[in-house]
Amino acid sequence: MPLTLYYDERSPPVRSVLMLIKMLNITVELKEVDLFKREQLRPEFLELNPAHTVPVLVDDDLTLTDSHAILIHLCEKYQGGDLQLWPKDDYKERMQVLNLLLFSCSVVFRRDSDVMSDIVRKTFPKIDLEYHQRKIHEVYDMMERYLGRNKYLASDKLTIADLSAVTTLSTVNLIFPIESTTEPKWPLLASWMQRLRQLPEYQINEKGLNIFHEVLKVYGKFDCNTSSE
Ligand SMILES: N[C@@H](CCC(=O)N[C@@H](CS)C(=O)NCC(=O)O)C(=O)O
Repeated sequence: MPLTLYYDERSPPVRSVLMLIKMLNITVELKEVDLFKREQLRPEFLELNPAHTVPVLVDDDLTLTDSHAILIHLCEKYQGGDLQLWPKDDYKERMQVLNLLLFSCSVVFRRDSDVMSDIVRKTFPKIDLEYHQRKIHEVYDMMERYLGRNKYLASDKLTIADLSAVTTLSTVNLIFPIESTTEPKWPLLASWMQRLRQLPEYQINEKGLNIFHEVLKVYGKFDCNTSSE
């Protein structure tokens, strides 16, 4: 039975899963769910995922409706050899990765989602930019602290916590730039982003991000020249 992924590449959690699929070199059948056409609300998709979000992975008789669960499942089942994206053999390291995956989900993605849905709903000129900037800059501060401990978010090795966070971070970076031309405020975060950008799989993120950027311009009346820096 082939794996099936329901996706919209404009979504950061989807892009994290697509990056991992490429890293693990597994074959997945892709089925597009266009969020801007509200296809996630179709009865057959609601049957699959009552929370009407993408990504959704169907692997035989297992259906997973959250990107973090999907990332873990794909590693549990398909990560082989030297890869340590999900440290299967070390309980403590695994829990550290899980901890940062949940941080990515409950803090980073939540705040990204708050600002992005506000922009799409109200348009960029009408959002409370100061409020959202404060909430996102707090996230940058938190990540800078985590990165003061290790080279990557959960440890000194690249893990699925990094794949989960980088797609969301690169999305909010469109509005609230991490790298500045003046004194860098988050140097560790900026160099972490740079390291992630060097991965061949990062191109997958870049592609979806560019499409999402166009959406922000059209639906959200977002012009880069009006971003916070
Ligand atoms: N925690 C979920 C969040 C997924 C999520 O919120 N996806 C958004 C796109 S970024 C979505 O599908 N929204 C459509 C909707 O809520 O109707 C995950 O990581 O998979």
